[in-house]
Amino acid sequence: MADETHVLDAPPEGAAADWTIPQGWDAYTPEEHRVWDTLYERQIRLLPGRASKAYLKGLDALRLSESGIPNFEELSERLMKLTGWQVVAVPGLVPDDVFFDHMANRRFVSGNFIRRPDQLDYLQEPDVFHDVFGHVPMLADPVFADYLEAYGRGGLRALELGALKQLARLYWYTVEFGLVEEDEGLRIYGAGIVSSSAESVFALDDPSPHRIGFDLERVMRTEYRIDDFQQNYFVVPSFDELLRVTVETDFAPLYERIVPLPPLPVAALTAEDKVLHHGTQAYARGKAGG
Ligand code: HBI
Ligand code: FE
Repeated sequence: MADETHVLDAPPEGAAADWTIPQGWDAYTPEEHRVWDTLYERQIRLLPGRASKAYLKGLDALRLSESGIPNFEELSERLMKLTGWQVVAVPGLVPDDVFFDHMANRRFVSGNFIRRPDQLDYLQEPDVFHDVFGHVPMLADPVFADYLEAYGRGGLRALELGALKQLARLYWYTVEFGLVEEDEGLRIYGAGIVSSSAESVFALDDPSPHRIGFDLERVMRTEYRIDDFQQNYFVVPSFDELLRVTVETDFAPLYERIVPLPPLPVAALTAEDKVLHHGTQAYARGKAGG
């Protein structure tokens, strides 16, 4: 997800008009591959029993257990066969219209750089571990793959209707930090959680954050923080339901109604909320357990 300060305003040297660049897989150093392996091994110990079935199935189907930073060409070949998506390399955050256009055409943009060994726990910009390990396995799920394409098309429309902030919140509370209900309990599908060892625990186990039943309008009105654990998570009953709501909603009147309304602050609760867990809000910046 972007925080706009880093978005360049023109394709950098060597990038195509659509901002894609060669991944440069051969140029990765053994140390960079080792960073991927370190992050992968840490997450794969945590995720069974925490990540959604769809995520774990995608991780397996795309053979992301193989060592080292994946080669986007090989990864895209497998992914195309499953859901028609491919992974393309970009130099970093790209302008919203470029981002949405790729998504509307089933191209997932991924940074090709990887964080340094001293940045294992957090970095602002989405690197290849966040983008590929975090986002790509869900693209192997046909229903979620349809949702993300619909999101991309919706993004282009939201730009025209001046409702980008509302749409970015939908992305944030589903694609980045979404939870889903499964028979055994709540599970993670959001890339921002699944690629973070601390938040993979916090999001499900910590008593602090609210866990609220997903409601499209509610989510589109809710602010979010980009630099710390979430204080509220939204839970979809299924990806079918998430797709159905997104495809069936006429966004123009929805935007007309909610764009003029004040946003709902992080951690607020409303009378209409289906509160699955009323958080203690005990977590303060940097004090999370684990
Ligand atoms: N660019 N590479 C990249 N990755 C993102 O996640 C991204 C982006 N540009 C815009 C963006 N995200 C968000 O601002 C949109 O979802 C609104
Ligand atoms: Fe992301």
